[in-house]
Amino acid sequence: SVSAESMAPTAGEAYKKVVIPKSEEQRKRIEIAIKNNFLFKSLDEEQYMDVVDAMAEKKVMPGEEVIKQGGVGDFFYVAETGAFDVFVSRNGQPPVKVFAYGAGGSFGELALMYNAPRAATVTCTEESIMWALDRVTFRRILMENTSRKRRMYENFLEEVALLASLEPYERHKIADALESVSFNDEDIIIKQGDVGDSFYIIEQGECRVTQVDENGVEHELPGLKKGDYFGELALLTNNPRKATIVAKGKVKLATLGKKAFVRLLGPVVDILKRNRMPSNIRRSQQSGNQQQQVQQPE
Ligand code: 1OR
Repeated sequence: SVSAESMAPTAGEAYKKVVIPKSEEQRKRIEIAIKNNFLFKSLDEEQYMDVVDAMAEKKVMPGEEVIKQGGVGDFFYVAETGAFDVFVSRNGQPPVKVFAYGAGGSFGELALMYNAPRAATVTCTEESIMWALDRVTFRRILMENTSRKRRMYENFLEEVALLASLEPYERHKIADALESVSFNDEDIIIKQGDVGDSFYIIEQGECRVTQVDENGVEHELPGLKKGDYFGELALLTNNPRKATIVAKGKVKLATLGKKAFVRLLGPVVDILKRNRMPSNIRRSQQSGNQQQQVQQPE
């Protein structure tokens, strides 16, 4: 259920900044541990300093339970090194492993964001150095941005057919990583032959798709609309873009870079591959059908 506490701190509310003294070396290690973490991406300098100041170093050993399902949320954690398993027990059933984190992973945000009991048990599997951020600092600095993005993309991602098989929590993680980009009429979003490093989902508007064949003849392919995605093939195969995608009027896209794509869309890669068999294979499977069958062009 949704938080009873207000999502943002009350204006002028007094709080005491948490400052845990640290060496330069520790600060450097924190910097590396959070460098690729989306939750920390849009902090300004002061927010970044406050977060680093408030973090507490913690060493954990294999077998140790860092978070216990049903417990009270006190800290948010970033793993600098080590590994963790996540277990969920539903309806009194024995716990089932649902996820694993390695170095750079972060967890424990849900209970802090929603004032809810811990949703899962997180157990250390390899000796780890962790950084713990207290609840107040997490809520004051990291939460607003995170919850805004999750709210913003929640309904939209639920309607994207490709992502329907994911757990709600997996869609949250995708929301954390997505960024919105806008294009104007006739802007080229991806160009056939280019090297691709982003994946896109259409948030608003429509796109035109064209493809130049071996003879240099340009073909117009079926267009793309809200909820459709493109740009994944180059990320799955490392091949150049297979088509050109152009904005038809104003278009807003949610985009994911290559690293996040591979990490977060791992569970749907099989669906992506099935939808996007190379057209020559598709054509030979549909014997007698001479029509081009590219449905979701790269
Ligand atoms: P928390 O504060 O509830 C447990 O404490 C943490 O485990 C949780 O925040 C998340 O950061 C992390 N469902 C719920 N929490 C998860 C899950 C998860 N995976 C990691 N955490 N999954 C859904 C299981 C039905 C797994 C999705 C891949």
